[in-house]
Amino acid sequence: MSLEPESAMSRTLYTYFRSSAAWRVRIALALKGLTYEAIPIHLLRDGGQQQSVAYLAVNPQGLVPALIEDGSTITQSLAICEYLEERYPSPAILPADLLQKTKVRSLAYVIACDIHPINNLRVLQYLKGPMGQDQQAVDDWYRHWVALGLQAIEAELERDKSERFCVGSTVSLADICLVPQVFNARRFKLDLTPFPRVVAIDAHLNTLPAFTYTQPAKQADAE
Ligand SMILES: N[C@@H](CCC(=O)N[C@@H](CS)C(=O)NCC(=O)O)C(=O)O
Repeated sequence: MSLEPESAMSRTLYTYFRSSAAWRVRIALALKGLTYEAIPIHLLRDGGQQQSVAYLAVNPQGLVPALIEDGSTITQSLAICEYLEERYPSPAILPADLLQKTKVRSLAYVIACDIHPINNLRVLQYLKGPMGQDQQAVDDWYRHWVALGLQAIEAELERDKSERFCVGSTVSLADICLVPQVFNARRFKLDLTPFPRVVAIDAHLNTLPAFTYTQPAKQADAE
């Protein structure tokens, strides 16, 4: 374990204000009180700066976020969050209890593994470009997969009667994934009426500084 004080470490986050995956990491960093230098990667400008030679050297996947801490590069938002959790355990974003922790991961994965990847910018661009779909079809695609995922999450939240947090009584990785996804659902005008627990938990989380300060509109690269 490093004995170096946190303030002496260097930490850089490659981010894009609208990226929900980058927002997850911004929330985790904020919750843990960790400062960083933000380097914006504009996903649309210059044909997508994530495809620049310079950025591909950081993340060969050409996706944000990427975190560099003390010279080590970490990609994939959930891997970054888990890294932060292990290195800076307090406050925890994963419960100590094994089943609760697994539940948090299950909900987080519904969003990060099942909803988000098929609604990512490059997927939507592929639908519109090579697949020849119009904007209406692309938006319908987006809303369809988000609704399906939120339906499952709502059922899980209903089963546990969750009201303020997805799991238990503190912020977890599941909440960190939920808020950016709900934000994007609203951006794409998905009707959230069928998901009252999702809406209630999102509303509560959006009163907490770690969620509000990290919103897309509050980022230096926001347009
Ligand atoms: N599974 C990755 C997904 C990262 C990802 O898809 N990021 C999006 C922004 S939310 C991106 O960089 N998209 C660029 C593109 O599609 O070209 C993670 O969780 O970090």
